[in-house]
Amino acid sequence: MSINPKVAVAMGSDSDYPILENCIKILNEFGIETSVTVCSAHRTPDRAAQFARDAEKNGFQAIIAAAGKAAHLPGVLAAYTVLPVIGIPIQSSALDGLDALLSIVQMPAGIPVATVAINGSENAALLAVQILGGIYPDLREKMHRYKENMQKSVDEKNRRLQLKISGT
Ligand code: RP5
Repeated sequence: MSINPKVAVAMGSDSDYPILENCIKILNEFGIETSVTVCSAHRTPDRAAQFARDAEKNGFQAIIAAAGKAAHLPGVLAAYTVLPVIGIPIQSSALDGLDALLSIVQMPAGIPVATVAINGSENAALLAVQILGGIYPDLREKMHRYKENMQKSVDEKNRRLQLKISGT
């Protein structure tokens, strides 16, 4: 069992990776160890199942899973683990990601998948930080700082906008 915060990031195809780069960057900035894997619910179903079965004993505390089109990966991983699974619908088809969103969010009762916005990989990382914050107080502290900095940044933008509007 790992004593360090550790999140597994899985994606249905390497073509999803560009959307996930920001997610992985944020996890690393918060000091969370990550492993990044391509495994598909359809193209590599056995490996996807094994990945999810092993995740707990491999020391992960959460899984982030991204997929596009008929995006079954997050739900399939959730079926094989008791770790929280956060699903990211990827905008990768003629249906612009709505297909992936509905595939991920409409889970049957008993197998939850926390679903973020289409291509919402940044929020997936932040949600993982907040979930792990229940275990690691330092992550909770870092999340407080993150929100304070975000507020300061918005306050500054508002200050500049007011100056622009008033012409001063
Ligand atoms: C999904 O199909 C993947 O998650 C990806 O978003 C989409 C397209 O995959 P590729 O054909 O680019 O490998 O399973």
